This record gives sequence, C-alpha cells and structure tokens, in this order.
Amino acid sequence: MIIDAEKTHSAHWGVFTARYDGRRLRVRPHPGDPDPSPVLDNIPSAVGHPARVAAPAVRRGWWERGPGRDPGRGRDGYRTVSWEAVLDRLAEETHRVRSTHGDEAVYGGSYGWASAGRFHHAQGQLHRFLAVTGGYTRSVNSYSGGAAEVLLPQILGGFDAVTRYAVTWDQVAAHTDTVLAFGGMALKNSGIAAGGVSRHVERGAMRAARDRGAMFVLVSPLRPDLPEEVDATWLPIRPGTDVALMLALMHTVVAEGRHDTDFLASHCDGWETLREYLFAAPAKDAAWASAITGIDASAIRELAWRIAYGRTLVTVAQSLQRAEHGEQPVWGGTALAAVLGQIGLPGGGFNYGLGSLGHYGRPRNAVPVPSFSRAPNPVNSFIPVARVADMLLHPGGTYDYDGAERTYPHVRMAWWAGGNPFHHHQDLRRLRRAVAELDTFAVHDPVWTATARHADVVLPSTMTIERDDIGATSSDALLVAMKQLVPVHGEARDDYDVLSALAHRLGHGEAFTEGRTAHEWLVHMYDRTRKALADRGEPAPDFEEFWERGELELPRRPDDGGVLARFRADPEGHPLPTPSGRVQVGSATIAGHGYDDCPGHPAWREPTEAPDERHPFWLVSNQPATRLHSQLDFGAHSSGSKRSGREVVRIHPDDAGPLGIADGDVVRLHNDRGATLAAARLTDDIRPGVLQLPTGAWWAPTADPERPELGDDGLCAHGNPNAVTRDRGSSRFAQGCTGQLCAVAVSRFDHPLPAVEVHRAPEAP
Ligand SMILES: Nc1nc2c(c(=O)[nH]1)N[C@H]1C(S)=C(S)[C@@H](COP(=O)(O)OP(=O)(O)OC[C@H]3O[C@@H](n4cnc5c(=O)[nH]c(N)nc54)[C@H](O)[C@@H]3O)O[C@H]1N2
Ligand SMILES: Nc1nc2c(c(=O)[nH]1)N[C@H]1C(S)=C(S)[C@@H](COP(=O)(O)OP(=O)(O)OC[C@H]3O[C@@H](n4cnc5c(=O)[nH]c(N)nc54)[C@H](O)[C@@H]3O)O[C@H]1N2
Ligand SMILES: [Mo]
Repeated sequence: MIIDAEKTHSAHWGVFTARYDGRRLRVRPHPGDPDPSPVLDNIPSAVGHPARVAAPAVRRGWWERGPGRDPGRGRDGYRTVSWEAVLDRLAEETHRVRSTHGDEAVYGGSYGWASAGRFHHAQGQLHRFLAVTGGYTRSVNSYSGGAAEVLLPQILGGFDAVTRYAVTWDQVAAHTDTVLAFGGMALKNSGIAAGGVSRHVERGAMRAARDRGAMFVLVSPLRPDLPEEVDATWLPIRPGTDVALMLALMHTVVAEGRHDTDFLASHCDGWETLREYLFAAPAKDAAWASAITGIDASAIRELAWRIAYGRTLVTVAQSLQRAEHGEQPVWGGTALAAVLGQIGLPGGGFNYGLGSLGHYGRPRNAVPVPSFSRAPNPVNSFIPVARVADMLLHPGGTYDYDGAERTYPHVRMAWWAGGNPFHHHQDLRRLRRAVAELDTFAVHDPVWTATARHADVVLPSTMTIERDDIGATSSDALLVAMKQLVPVHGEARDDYDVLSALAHRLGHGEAFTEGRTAHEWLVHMYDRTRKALADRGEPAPDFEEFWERGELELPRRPDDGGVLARFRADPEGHPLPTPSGRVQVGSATIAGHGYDDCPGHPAWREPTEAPDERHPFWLVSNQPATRLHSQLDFGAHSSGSKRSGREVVRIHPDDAGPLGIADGDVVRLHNDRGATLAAARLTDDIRPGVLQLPTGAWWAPTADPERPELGDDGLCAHGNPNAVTRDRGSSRFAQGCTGQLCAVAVSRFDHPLPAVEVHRAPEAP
C-alpha cells in the first residue's frame, strides 16, 4: 500500500479524495461536488478507533455451552479466538442447522446499508454465500419504503420508475410552479445515495426554482425539512395525518370544479369510488381535515386554490409511510396529482420520495454499472423485512401480506452482514427477546455495534477504506475507483474472504468465488460497463486505465420523464404496470383483500397509537443529519452534534416550560415499552406537541431507575429512539416498518447520569 498519495474513494454520502500519512487520514470532497455532505467528516475518526472489532470474537455462553436458546445474548462477555477455529465451528453449526431443520431455518435477510462499494457489498456477499451453500429464508422490501414498495406497483408504477427516474431536479429547476412537499425534502437526507453520489444537486435545483418564482409549501412538523433558501410556506401538520389534508385538497379542488376530468377519464381507474368517499358523510372538506391535521381550514382552501393552477409537483417523503397506515399518504399524494391532471408532465405530478435520497430524481445512466453477481436462492421462504422479531417470537404463526395469509418459518440461525438491526428495528427490548430464541447468531461488522454485542460469533470485517472497490449507482454518472486508503485494522478480513473460507468448508467454495480473487472480480464487474460503452461507440477504457484515472464519467439517457411521461402521451401504447394499466386512484384489487386498515382507495384511518394523557407527545424519529443511520456514530461530525455525549431531542419551548425542562437538560422519553435519555434542545422550529429524536445513537441499555422492574435494559443511556418505538406493521397489506412515529411522555431526568460506554469494544469479563 502506497501512503501519502491523494486517492479517490466513495461513501454513500459522497465521492471524496483522501491522503494518509501513516497516522492521520485527511478527507476532501470531490472537486466536482457543488454541495458536499458534512458527514464526510466522520471518516477520519474511524482509523484505529477503539470501537473496532480487532479479532474474531465469540460469546462465552455459546462457545462453552454450544448453540441454543439463550437470554444471555446481549449480556454475556466475549473472548477472542483464531480465525481457523471460528470458521471451523461456524461451518459445522451451519451444516448442523441445515441438516437438522432444513435450509429455511437459516435467516439471511440481513437488511442494512453497509458500504458503497459494489463488490464488497456485505449483503450481496452474504446472500450469494447462503444461496450457493443451500439457500435461506430471505427478506423482501426495506425499512425505507416498506409500505410504498408494495403499494406503488399496484397504483402507479415500479418503485424505481417513480422515485429515481420520473421527475428530475433539472425539471423542478426549469418547470415547477408549486412544490407541495409532504415531509419536506431535507438536504440532510438527499446528502445520502446508495452506492455513492458525485454531485449533490438538490440545493441548487431548489434555489433555481425559487429564483424563477416557484413557490414551496412544506407540510411537516419540522421546519428544517426544506432549506431556508426556498422561503417555504410552512404548514406544521400533526404527524400521521397527511392523508386527511390530501383528501381535503382533493375535495376542495373537485367541489370547485377545478379537477382535470379528462385526465381522470382517460388515464385513471377507480375515480368513482374515491369521489364517493370524498363526498360521503363526513365530507372530507377543509373543516373536517382541519380538526384532524391541526392546519387552518382557510390555509387548506388557499392551498387547494394555488395547486390547481400552473405546474404543481406533489412529493411525499418516505417518512410518511414509515408509520401505521403508511400506505395512505402515498396513495393520497398519487391521487391528488391525478385529480390535478399533472402526472407525467415535466416537473409536475407526483414523485414519491424525491429529496428523501440523493439517488432519486436524476436521469438514468445509458450503460449498466458494475454489480456483484447474484446466485439463485433455492429456498422460497421470505418475510417482509420489518417482521423479523415477529418471525423469531412466533414460528409457525400466521400473518397477512399483500392479499395472502402467510406462515412464519421456524428460524434457528440468523446471519447478518452490513446491517445493524439493534439500530434499525423497533422496540429493541422486544428484539432482544426475539434474538434470545435463536440457536446461533452470526454477525460480520467492522465495529462493536449493539448487534455485534448480541451475536454469538463476531466476524471482524474490513472497513471500506481498507480495500479496493468500485463505487456506482444507476442514477449517478460517475464511476469511482475506490482505492484502499489505510492498512487493514487488526485481524479484520474482507467479508468476501471470510465467506469464501466458509464456502470452501461447506464444499461450495468454487461456486462462491468462481475462481476469482477480489481484484479479478473488480475487473470482471467493470468489464460489463466497458463492453456496454464500447457497444455504444463511446470511449471504453480498460480497467487499468480506469483505475489509474480514479473515475469515469458515464453517458446518461435523456431526461424524458420516464414511464410516467410515456404513459401520459399514450396511455394505450404505454400502459402502467397496474391492474388496469392506468393510475389507480381507487383499486378493486386492494379492496378485494378486505383489509380494513388498507381499503380500496386512499382513506383516513385513526392510528391505534396516538398521544393521550399518559403519553402526550408524538415522537418523530427521523434520519440523523450528522451520519448515515448508526454508521460512524463515533465520528467527529456525529459526536460533535451530541450534548454531554447524548443524542439531542428537539422540543418546543411551550412544551418544555411547563415540564421544567431547560435547554441542555437531560430528559427521559418513555412509554410502556421502555425509555431513553436524550439532551433537550429547545426550538420553535418544531410543532408543539411533537418531539424529534433522530435514529442512530448506538443503543446503550441499562437499568431504568424509574422502572427497575424492567430489568437491565429498561433505559437507553445514549438516545436511541428504538428503545421506545412500536414494532408493528403499517397494515395487513404491506407490513412496512412503522418506526417513524410513536407516542411518548417526557420528563427531566434528575437521577445520577449513567455513562455511555458503547463506542468501544466490550470489556473482557
Ligand atoms: N425509529 C426509526 N427506525 C428506523 C428508521 C426510522 O425512520 N425511525 N429508518 C429505517 C431505515 S429507512 C433504514 S434504511 C434503517 C437503516 O438501518 P441499517 O442499514 O441497518 O443501518 P446502518 O447503520 O447503515 O447499518 C449498516 C451496518 O453495516 C456495517 N458495515 C459497513 N460496511 C460494512 C462492510 O463492508 N461489511 C460489513 N460486514 N459491515 C459493514 C456498519 O458498521 C453498520 O453496522 O433504519 C430504519 N430504522
Ligand atoms: N443524513 C442522512 N440522510 C439520510 C439517511 C441518514 O441516515 N442520514 N438515511 C437515508 C435513508 S436509508 C432513507 S430511507 C431516507 C429516508 O428519508 P425520509 O424518510 O424522508 O427521512 P426522515 O428524515 O426520516 O423524514 C423526513 C421528515 O419527515 C417529517 N415527518 C415525519 N413524520 C411526518 C408526518 O407524519 N407527516 C409529515 N408531513 N412529515 C413527517 C420529519 O420532520 C422528517 O424530518 O433518508 C436517507 N437520507
Ligand atoms: Mo432507509
């Protein structure tokens, strides 16, 4: 490894260059990035950090007593063992589970973001390993968009088609008159793109639209969800009620005869059903919605007037559907855009998730980007991803999903690489009980996350900065040579090497590696892109030249509005993939499932958990501004945003005052499920009655002095909201994650403060 040279690399939060002098790593954003993400500042702290897993580790209880149900997970100590010993034992255990209980007894859903490189992508590696060695129970959908992923193909189009490649930022800058953003389009969120992002264009595009006279309307409990520069009109809505506002906007537009009857007739299906619901008692008018949403009826009527003229774009952030009945605002936003007749127009209509992620709203590359080869999974067993604790706690239990009744498999072994369920799942104390049911839990991670601390076997992975890879995504034009920047930490190994060694022990080594080294895989993966470039007659440098240059700009397809624009122009010739081929503003298919919590048209349903006397606040647990999820939580930028080492909860002064909470106080957020500490920040940028605590502070369970009966994990000392969130599906239809919203109480914490000690390896007992 050559040190002290400037090298290219990439993270989900941006392309960068870095220089390592043998001690320190200096990181600089890519010179072509107009608005780099400050999350880059977390990277240098990772080098040699005490949170790293330095050598393979096994949980004592598992190593000494063997596999089996064990509430000691999360509580036991660890000991270091050799790679040879741990790989032998793990291969043996995998074989035992499969031969005793069948291949579906291995859970390899392994949800998570891992790192940006396309070869060393931990999930892809693990799935391939589990597939070639016999198969596994997989997961479907994501925590990000679980409700929308099941709904959108039924009502509008494929998930990628209506997030990535429909309305682009260039179109917003050039064409949109009114941007109606439900949940906003926070720059903190679009800073992140799966596979990396070379140019953060969102701020510039919004500013250009604003300079042209476009109006931005922010519907959100939090003001910073749109950048200050766009001067948005802020409608601080009560969380979880957006569909009521959407219904009232439709009602008002229709009552005044300003809906697009032609578009509804020629391009939509189910309008009669929806129309009937809008006007049936109680009429879904502005006064009705005002009582539910907390937004003035006059403001709703004024907004309905505004959006019916000119080019209007409705966006719905992913957060809205990460909640109970989360399908409804996605459907409501689609239907609203259809009523306005705007779907498929440049800069108009509906773009699901625009602004939630940096890889949305951009033209598509004209050539495929490198990706690691999948292997077919011979087992056809799956769960919707966020139902993992239900599966472990109720093997053989039944549940509804997408029109079918399904049965949970009996999983004995779970395997995780590149994800952190003890960050991302809801109700972490319940997840701990679920994981206790396993025979064996194997985790690959570079750092001692809360998940690693629940594993029986911890396999130390290299970090992305310790290996060569290729960064790419289909909606970013830059292919990046991700070069190794620093030496490998301790005994860490690439996931590929670990899984190759295990595959060999299980007799499938050749099938897993196809005889390639990691470097040979990179060349192989790059070759697909090179060939496609050559076929188009474009410059197609060979791998060595690409690597030498550090990057390659790919050609892009025209920014033509994609499937929605083609459908608008010719609904018969380019039908949508929905049951009718049209926009389903109502759906006989979904109605046919008979789910009251997701009926056959967008509808308002009361949530079954909402603030009440005991738990008077909505807690919004949104994505953190200072990191990606839980990754590099110990990094300089993430740590710098904490107060006294704890995550910050935002609270309105009118709420804090009567509770005797001052800025900087440590508070306890709690409900029946558990509690977490956080440091209070008082701000009037939040709707009263709402608290906001981002995700990602590593779970630090300890006893709660206010509720000792909960045992040793009643309180998170650090500020992880999943200590209190609810583990339940969005509806019987989609079963998406509902982590964004839950009801809590808040009080000042006047007990001695428990230390936060999770950013280092657990002590040997
Ligand atoms: N309450 C609440 N909860 C939520 C959400 C919410 O809004 N509210 N949002 C949800 C959403 S949208 C998401 S996407 C999830 C995110 O949840 P995750 O994707 O699970 O979160 P990350 O912190 O990105 O976890 C990635 C893990 O991979 C590890 N890693 C990185 N590189 C490598 C590698 O090369 N090899 C290996 N083996 N490991 C690696 C990191 O150290 C880290 O532990 O959280 C969800 N949880
Ligand atoms: N910096 C950073 N960016 C990220 C990520 C990260 O971890 N860090 N994660 C990435 C991932 S994996 C994903 S899936 C996306 C997620 O993208 P989103 O889900 O859009 O992101 P969030 O920040 O969770 O939510 C956006 C905003 O929605 C608002 N909101 C919450 N509930 C409601 C509601 O009921 N109604 C309305 N109108 N607004 C509401 C909140 O104020 C919140 O700030 O973010 C991506 N971007
Ligand atoms: Mo996500």
